[in-house]
Amino acid sequence: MILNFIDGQYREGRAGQTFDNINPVDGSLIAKVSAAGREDVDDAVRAAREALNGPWASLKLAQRCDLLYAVAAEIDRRADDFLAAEIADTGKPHALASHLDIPRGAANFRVFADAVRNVATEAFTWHAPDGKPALNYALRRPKGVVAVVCPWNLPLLLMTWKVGPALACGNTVVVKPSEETPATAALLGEVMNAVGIPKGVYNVVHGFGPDSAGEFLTTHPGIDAITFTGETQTGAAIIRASAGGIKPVSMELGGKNPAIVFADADLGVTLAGLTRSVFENTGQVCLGTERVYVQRPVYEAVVQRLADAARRLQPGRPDAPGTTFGPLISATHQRKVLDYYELARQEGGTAVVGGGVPDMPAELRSGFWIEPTVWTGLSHQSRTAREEIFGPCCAVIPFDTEPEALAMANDTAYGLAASVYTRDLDRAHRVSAALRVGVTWVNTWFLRDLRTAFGGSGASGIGREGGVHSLEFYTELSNICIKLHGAEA
Ligand code: NAD
Ligand code: 6OD
Repeated sequence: MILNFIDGQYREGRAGQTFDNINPVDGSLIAKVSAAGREDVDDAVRAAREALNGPWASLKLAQRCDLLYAVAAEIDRRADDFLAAEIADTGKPHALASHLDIPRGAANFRVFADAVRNVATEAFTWHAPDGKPALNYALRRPKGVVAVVCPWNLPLLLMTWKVGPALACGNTVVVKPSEETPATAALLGEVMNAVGIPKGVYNVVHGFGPDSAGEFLTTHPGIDAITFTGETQTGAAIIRASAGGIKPVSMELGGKNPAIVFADADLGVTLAGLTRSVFENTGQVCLGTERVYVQRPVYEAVVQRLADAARRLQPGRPDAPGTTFGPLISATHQRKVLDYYELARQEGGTAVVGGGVPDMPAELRSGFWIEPTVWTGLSHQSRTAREEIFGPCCAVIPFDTEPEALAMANDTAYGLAASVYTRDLDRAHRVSAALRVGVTWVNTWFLRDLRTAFGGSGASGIGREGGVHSLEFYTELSNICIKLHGAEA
């Protein structure tokens, strides 16, 4: 049984309710998960408050940062346990989880421990009207008890992306991992205890969204801020439900991200980038590309080479040699993606590759498999090319001029990420500056320096995290003004 982690202890929910944790590779039951009810969420928030005002507050900054480094080292030491848990929950290939998810789980603690140690706050000296000087300086205080609500696509990576800076800034947290992927959040409790993080600093409550742990947590009067990653509609529901409490919110939401390929691009670099941005993690990455605009002279070449790359992907068990492609997370998500595959047909799209469910060996047929898919013939106005699918698929659409490509790329309510492929440096700057997104990659994709601003525009989010931006969200600035009466003007 996967348990809640409250006040340093693993606990069953008081109501004794459980739900199933399913392996997406073959549909088998991994474990039962203990659901947290309102009383359990109350307990977690109370524990977080007591730790905030007690043992966590009494640590010096350097001691807190040393503890976060110890958390990172312990994640590294137990990388095999985290890998096993993450892979069982998500079905993602071992190679991907071991290169991306688990190392980032550790890095997120180190980077933000470094950030709080090294980033200064503002200070001003000034002369008052009487000629005496005044010194203004800002202190950063923790926001308090932070609710962290996470999705299932990169579970440890995205959870620690918020827990790392929140703890570095002196907050305590109550985490609600996705109901699909509860394991690594629970396992992190063992790490916290092992390295001596005071009890109550890190808490985990399991469950669903509405009328479950997600809603109980985000509407709880005892939390001071909400940081959320997930679908845009869920973000909107959380903002509505929590509005009465006037909580600061950080929202990392959905996207329908474009890639623009100019005729002068290095096609080797372009295809390497597109293959990852369309298909990596079975297309379940918020930054993934689902619209590819290609300048006409290289259109056919890009379509064929992307389709070839899709054909080379090898679905299979996560640890089988050669596996490069996992299943979707759930039967529900598989149904949603397959409905879009059908819609694409109805909207006049041609699947150059894919378009259905692959023929898997008998023992994997109950898993949530999907074919990587590349469409041509879809209009930029089609729903397939406008709505977030969150699957391994893209519409490839030709263009002639730079303004035409930009107009299509920006014609969306979302604004999370974009990629631009060109060898022309002037064009790279010009196009990047004109794209209404939070993150643009040029001749690459998902290359992350964790000191940089990360977040979405429009329906893709509110706020920025990363480096100093995370410190802005996870702390409250307090200005102190000292009049120096004895000093000379
Ligand atoms: P989701 O919105 O369905 O669920 C996210 C979390 O919210 C889960 O833990 C869920 O239980 C909880 N939840 C659901 N309803 C809730 C409610 N009413 N109140 C409180 N909590 C609630 O998202 P998902 O399906 O888990 O993840 C996929 C989505 O996440 C995609 O839209 C993707 O683009 C987005 N995403 C965005 C980013 C980013 O950085 N912008 C990163 C990863 C994923
Ligand atoms: O790399 C990150 O910090 C980050 N937040 C990635 C988000 C990926 C979305 O699926």
